[in-house]
Amino acid sequence: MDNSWEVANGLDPLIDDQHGDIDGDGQSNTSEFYSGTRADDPESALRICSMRSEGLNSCIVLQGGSNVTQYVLHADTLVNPFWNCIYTNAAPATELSEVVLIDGPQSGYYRVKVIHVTN
Ligand SMILES: [Ca+2]
Ligand SMILES: [Ca+2]
Repeated sequence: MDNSWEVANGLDPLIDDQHGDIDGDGQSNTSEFYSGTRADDPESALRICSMRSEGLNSCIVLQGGSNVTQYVLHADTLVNPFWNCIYTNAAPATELSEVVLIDGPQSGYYRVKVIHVTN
């Protein structure tokens, strides 16, 4: 993790706390760094906040940091899953994004992947 990011997020650069979770949101400090979320704010995390169906469309509200490209992945099964990218939210992403998948999958499993963008 970048030292200036650690200081800005309430971490001590002299302590190896990469596996720690100072805000208790379930994401490690390293995960928060790469997700572009705040390590000292439990309301700032990479997650799918809600999902709903609207006819043939699926709406997903996801939260993440702004300095990342977000990818919504879908798989039909968790047994040997093939994760298909069904949406890309290019950096700079908004912290809260609503994704509408036109005629999107009506069942299965979703997850969000991010790629950290360096300045
Ligand atoms: Ca955390
Ligand atoms: Ca957090």
